[in-house]
Amino acid sequence: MNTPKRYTITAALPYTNGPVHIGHLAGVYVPADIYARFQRIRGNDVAYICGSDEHGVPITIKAKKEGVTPQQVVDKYHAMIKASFKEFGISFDNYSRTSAKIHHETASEFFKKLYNDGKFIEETNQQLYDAEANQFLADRFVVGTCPKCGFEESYGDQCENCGTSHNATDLINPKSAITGNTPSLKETKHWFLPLDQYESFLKEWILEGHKEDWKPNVYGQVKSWVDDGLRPRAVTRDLDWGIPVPVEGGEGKVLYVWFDAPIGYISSTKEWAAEKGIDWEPYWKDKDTKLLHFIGKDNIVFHCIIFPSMLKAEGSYVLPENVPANEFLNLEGNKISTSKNWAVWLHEYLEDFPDKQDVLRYTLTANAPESKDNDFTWKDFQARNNNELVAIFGNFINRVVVLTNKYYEGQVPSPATFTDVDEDTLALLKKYPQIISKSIERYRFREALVELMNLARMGNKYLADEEPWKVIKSDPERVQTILFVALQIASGLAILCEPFLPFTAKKLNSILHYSTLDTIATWDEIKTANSLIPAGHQIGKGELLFTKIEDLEVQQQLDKLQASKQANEAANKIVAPQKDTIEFDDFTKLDMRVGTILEATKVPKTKKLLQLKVDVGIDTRMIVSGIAESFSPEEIIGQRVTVLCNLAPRKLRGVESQGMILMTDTPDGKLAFIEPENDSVSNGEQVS
Ligand code: B3M
Ligand code: ZN
Repeated sequence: MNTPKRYTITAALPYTNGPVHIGHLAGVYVPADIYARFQRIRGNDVAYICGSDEHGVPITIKAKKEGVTPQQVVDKYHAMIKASFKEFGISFDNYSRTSAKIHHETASEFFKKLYNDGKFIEETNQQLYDAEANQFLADRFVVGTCPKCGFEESYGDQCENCGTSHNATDLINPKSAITGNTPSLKETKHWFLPLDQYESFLKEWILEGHKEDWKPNVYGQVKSWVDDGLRPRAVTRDLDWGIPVPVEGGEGKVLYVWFDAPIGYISSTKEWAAEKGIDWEPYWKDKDTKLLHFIGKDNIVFHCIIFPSMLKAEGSYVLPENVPANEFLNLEGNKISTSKNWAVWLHEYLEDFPDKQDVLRYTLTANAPESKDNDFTWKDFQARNNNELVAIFGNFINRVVVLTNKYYEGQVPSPATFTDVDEDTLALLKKYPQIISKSIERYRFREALVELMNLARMGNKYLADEEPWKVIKSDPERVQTILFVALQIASGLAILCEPFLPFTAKKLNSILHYSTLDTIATWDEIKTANSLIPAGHQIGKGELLFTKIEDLEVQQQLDKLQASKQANEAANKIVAPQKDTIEFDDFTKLDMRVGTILEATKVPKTKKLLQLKVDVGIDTRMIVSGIAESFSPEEIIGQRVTVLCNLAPRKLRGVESQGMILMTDTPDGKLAFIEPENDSVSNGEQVS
């Protein structure tokens, strides 16, 4: 075993303005968790750090929308998010929150240190201001056209389309997100971090120093920003929700959320260390510590340029060794959106699949948006579960456990003579820790997972080729060897799957009765151990590791998404503005009556038109109506309707229409009749 290394692994602090969804898990928390678990298993000293990001405009906006205080918003979502992470086995060593006292203190101290060391520029200049809301507009309080890519809904501090970070005054056509007004300019004082002064440091450290080992998407983004030239960035804001600016002249101002949030990693580490009674500083200041930031691609600028410049300015911290940022995960072909409710929320997933945390972890890792945006589909989720976890991994384990119980009452048999195939199989098993490690060390979690499954495939194939269920009749001694070998593979899987599938690992350990073993091989010892599970060891009874997901369950999820899409469209539907005013006399000219459809047929060679015979009380007349895409002729016989009777007759496709049926739209794009609520209203009754 090598000497243990110290790892400080951070995962982006989620904004507490909503629950967490699969995009969060796939992009940040699962890969970081795999990495953290992997380093722990290998005996390294790991601090896996996270917490809730509770400041910033999104939270204020959410509070305004819901008519509650920002504190109520963060309390609600902090609890929810923390619970979701725990339920999915995200093994943070500490999950803190930026409203915690320790964080306010740490961030204030950090700011003061830079202030006292003269690292900020203090500048009074014009900022966007919404007079009606009595509010300076920064960050998400202002929306406008991105000066770089032309996207029309860029925020004040960052464009979600091209990822550029800018100052609010750079936006073209800015509009207040609070009132919709065009903002005016108003003078205010702020403190700026002169990023331009850190250009050469960033060039040397990242562009020259990390060309080879940082992901191309991360390196490329950094390069383009540095090449474009960096400018001073305001690190304070005129807001009332956040950490008060702790220096003279800072009254009524708070730290910019992106100044305080990354410091949250430090305060969360401090909180953890204090609880454990250890020193936090080595985790951030010892040059041998490996600091890693797991984030999504929209956070690259903050973790690769702004935060490192802050750390550099402070002077006593280490810099990240790597920032393995992921791209985005889409859902069923569309961008995941909290506001549009186009998401799979973790807490809702668990309601529907209460024991399938690992299936989601597996699917999200297998489809991780590591080098490009990727798509999550429920069909793929089902296929990954049924064809891979159930059919390969689960099936192999089940066969081994059932046969061991059947032939040997659950005792690992003693092997007789190893054939070449056995030797090769055991030799290959020994190679897997190294193969999987290599991929994880390079942040290639998809590749690592494929290798893990290859080991399960190898086990399956070994059993299928050796056919112990047949050989048992002719050569029972041979079966002892086969099952011994197969049990070694099962044990290897139990150890190697833990970073990816922690719930499965636990189940598998209990099936194999791992806790009663004298020594359990570590990840690295698989390479050299004579056996991972010795002859004579008693294992438990079978228990299915994975169960099939039926079409119906997938369909329910698809229906749920569809319903949420429709509800969202309906909620956001722009209601047509009111038409010009008319006089009462104009209205009384309309002869509208209740009627009943007596007959309906399609107008030949048209898609939309139905020809209807309608009893309108005064007579029975023919009306042509464009409703064929919403109704079949049969289903509307007897339908009560409202008819505009004195509309001048006109010919539609050769058929004369004597009136018009009044209709309205439904959210799913269909038409609906306007009918009297009371059945006893007779035909011919006027609408007034
Ligand atoms: N809360 C942004 C986000 O959720 C932000 C990350 C902070 S990490 C210090 O995308
Ligand atoms: Zn842009």
